[in-house]
Amino acid sequence: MWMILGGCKNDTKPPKKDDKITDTVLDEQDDSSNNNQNDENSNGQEEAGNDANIPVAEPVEYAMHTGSVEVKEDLIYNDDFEGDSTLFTGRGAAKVEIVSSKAQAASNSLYVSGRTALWNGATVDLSEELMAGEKYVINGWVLYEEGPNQLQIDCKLEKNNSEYLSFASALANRGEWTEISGSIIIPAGTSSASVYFETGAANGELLDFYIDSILIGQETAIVDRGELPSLKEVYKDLFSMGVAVTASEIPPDRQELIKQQFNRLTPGNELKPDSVLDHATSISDPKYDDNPAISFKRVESILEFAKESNIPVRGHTLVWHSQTPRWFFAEGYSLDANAPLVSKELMLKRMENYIRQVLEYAQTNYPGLIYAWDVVNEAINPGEGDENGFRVKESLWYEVIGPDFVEKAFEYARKYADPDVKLFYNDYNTEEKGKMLHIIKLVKGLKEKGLIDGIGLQTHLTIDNPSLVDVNTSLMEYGELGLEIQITELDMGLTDNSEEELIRQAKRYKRLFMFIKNIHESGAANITNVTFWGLSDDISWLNKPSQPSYPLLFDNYLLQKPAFWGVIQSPDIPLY
Ligand SMILES: [Ca+2]
Repeated sequence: MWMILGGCKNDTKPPKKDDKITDTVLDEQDDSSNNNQNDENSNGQEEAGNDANIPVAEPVEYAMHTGSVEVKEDLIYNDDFEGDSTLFTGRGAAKVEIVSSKAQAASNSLYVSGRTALWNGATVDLSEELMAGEKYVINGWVLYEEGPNQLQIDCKLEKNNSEYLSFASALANRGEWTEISGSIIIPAGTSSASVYFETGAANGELLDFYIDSILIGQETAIVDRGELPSLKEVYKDLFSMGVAVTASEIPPDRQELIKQQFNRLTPGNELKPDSVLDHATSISDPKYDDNPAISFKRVESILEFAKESNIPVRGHTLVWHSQTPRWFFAEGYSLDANAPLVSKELMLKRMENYIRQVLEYAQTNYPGLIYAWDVVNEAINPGEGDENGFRVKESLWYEVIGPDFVEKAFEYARKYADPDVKLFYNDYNTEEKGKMLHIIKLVKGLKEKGLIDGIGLQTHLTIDNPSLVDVNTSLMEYGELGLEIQITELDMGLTDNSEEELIRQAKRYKRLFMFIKNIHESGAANITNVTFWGLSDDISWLNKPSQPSYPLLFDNYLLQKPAFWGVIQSPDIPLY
């Protein structure tokens, strides 16, 4: 824990806390029309001068406080393999046996052999012990003796015999016991759960391995954040505040914090093509050949939560080169890596029908909920041979359709989207000058044809790069296009969580939000939303077992970090 800098809990003057969204927030236009007292250009002067009863917002200064956490761990399963039997069994063809030839502790360990497929390994059914919405931690040891110098060994959770989630991972050195540890939040809807160990192939060979000293505990954190200002309230007159979540990241304690702090939501993975496309059904009947089958099972829990909480959603994303399976572009939806790709004509039909079905699903089942779509994600990557800077390598969209796939995607999205649904082009490294020129050219063309409403700037920063001057300049350049600007995937990679570094991160966040606020208020860019790519450090895409990262505003226990107070513009966080 870091020390409390300046002030304490009692110094905080939080704004009125009201978690209920009373505006019709499902319609962005209602947001602004209901808040016309905040429109300083038209009304502010008059109201402040003539009506003493209208509350005038006082500048509120927030003192930083860190809150506290009490962490409890209850052991739910352990095995040191010193007894006569174990609850672990072989997964697939693999065999497990207690052996005395190797041990991380005491005399024995569990030997896993006879694997004939990657997913074979050692598994234990913990359906009775693991409860949905709860957090579990695992600690154990792994060993392998043959093959490459290093090997990644994974521990995963099999949910409902159909989904496979990462629990822990270790990079082991051959012949050395290596500690493996990690944590997982059990997703809602989990009815059966097994914990298993497996490893990839080395030079095509499936290796034997050992495990020992396995401890699995349920972690309960009693968190007291104290009174927190709300990000969405602090910035309500400027732009909405969003957060990306995945389906496994919305247990009750997270839902409460999300509702308190944010008024927009982005599904982190569940609306990407690899989550939505349904291969089994698509190959079941030739009628699907130009009209791929889709399924919304994976996104439903997020959309239900958003609907119940009255939080509008950013749809991410319809057309992207990544997280889109190759079979979508292949003849007969073949899974064969060498299967021929379809014609441009057929792929355009697949694209149109995919976009149509996704939009129709959202608009029929959740009318008004998804207020914006990233229609195309990351199509520009200059230097790959296309004169207009399009991504050429590893883009099957480009390979099959050519550069006009972007405009086609927007055409189809416009054709099927409800009139108030906003269409965005989204990309990363948007402050790089060369890339920016290509994006601006692309977006200008789309704007002239009435096909686009906004630009999404991902804004994945590190603690040092890019310079905020470049971010600032690019916001103004994009702002000149007269489209909505949204910062769609904000985080700030930080690999050292010392108090000093956490404060440095808070300062950079404070400067960034000062810039964003100033640009918006000056009218140089119509910034309508800022979305953080994750709620807390533990679930960030940047946080890896081999290299932890601390990029967000809340820590592993959902306690506010100095970064939170930087975004809030607390005077306890200096600008430099
Ligand atoms: Ca042992």
